[in-house]
Amino acid sequence: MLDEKKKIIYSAMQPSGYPSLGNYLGALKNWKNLKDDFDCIFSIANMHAITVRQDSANLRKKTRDLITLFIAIGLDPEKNIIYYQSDVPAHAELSWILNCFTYMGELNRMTQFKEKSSKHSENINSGLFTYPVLMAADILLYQTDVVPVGEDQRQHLEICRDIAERFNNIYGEVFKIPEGFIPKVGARIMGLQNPSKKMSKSESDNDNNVIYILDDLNLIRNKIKRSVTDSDNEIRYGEDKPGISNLLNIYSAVTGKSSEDSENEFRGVGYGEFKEAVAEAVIKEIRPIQEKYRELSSDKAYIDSVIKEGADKASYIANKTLRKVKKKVGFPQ
Ligand code: AQP
Repeated sequence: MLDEKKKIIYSAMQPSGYPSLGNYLGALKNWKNLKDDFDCIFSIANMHAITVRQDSANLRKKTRDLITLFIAIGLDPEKNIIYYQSDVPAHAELSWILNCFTYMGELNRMTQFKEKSSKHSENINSGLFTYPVLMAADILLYQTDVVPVGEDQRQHLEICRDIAERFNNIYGEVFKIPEGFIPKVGARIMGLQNPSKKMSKSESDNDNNVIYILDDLNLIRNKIKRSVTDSDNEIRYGEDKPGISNLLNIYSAVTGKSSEDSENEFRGVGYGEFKEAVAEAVIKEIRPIQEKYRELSSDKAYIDSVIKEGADKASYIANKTLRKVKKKVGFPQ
């Protein structure tokens, strides 16, 4: 099923909200660029999404909308495996086994757990705590070589490698040890109103802080116009200029220009004109995605077939690894 010579890429996204520009620039855009040269497996991580309380009907809708968006951005269900995590029970099974090879101390250090438990203090569930173990199971089930993610997932990737190495040290070469692939620009897009915190799709406090890929194009322009900057009217990168640095990053990541080229391009330009240029570049990138998304959304039979085929292909590969793991740990064959 997979081409023996090609490296395997695995990545996932939670349907915890509609994807933000951060998700797009940190992950989806790279997935699209990698999709032809690697054997790519992309998952809708709905099992991860329920670590935070979700409305059931809404989660089901967001899950389907996300798989539609995956195809709209250019992922190809003919060449890539695209599937729902909950359709492949091997994720939950391997996750349990790996839980028994993961230390509480390791999980206690996870920044995302600390952030999410302070944000959802009413629901600090054990799924939130063991989230990185499920993520390790996701990646390791597919004998993944490379995991393209944004900067915020670096720590989870490291724990995945540690768990895999620990398991391999006991049982032999069961898992491939995956490498991360974090883009040079776009790996950490910050909020437009609060550029000291990353842009997150599940943010609910301030809609102007987040650009959603499916936002109306005029709304995107307005959000960028309203974004927080500073008063010195100089367009350059700098720790003292988080808002302008973030907009420069967005511009570079969208256009594919280097950070230096973007900085040079806007030397001496006013903030208003700069924001307009950033908005234009973002809209140019997003418009065709939205058009394709609308077209695909009306093709129910096609999306249904992608979901079904993705589940079958993913299960086949995942079960191979799971059988091996079960044998190693001593479960009856
Ligand atoms: N701000 C960001 N900049 C660059 N990349 C980002 N990613 C997330 N935020 C940014 C990358 O998007 C991918 C999918 O992430 P996820 O859905 O698994 O969860 P997340 O990392 O927790 O993303 P969000 O948007 O912040 O989701 P919520 O709000 O539900 O927690 C990953 O590759 C991530 O690095």
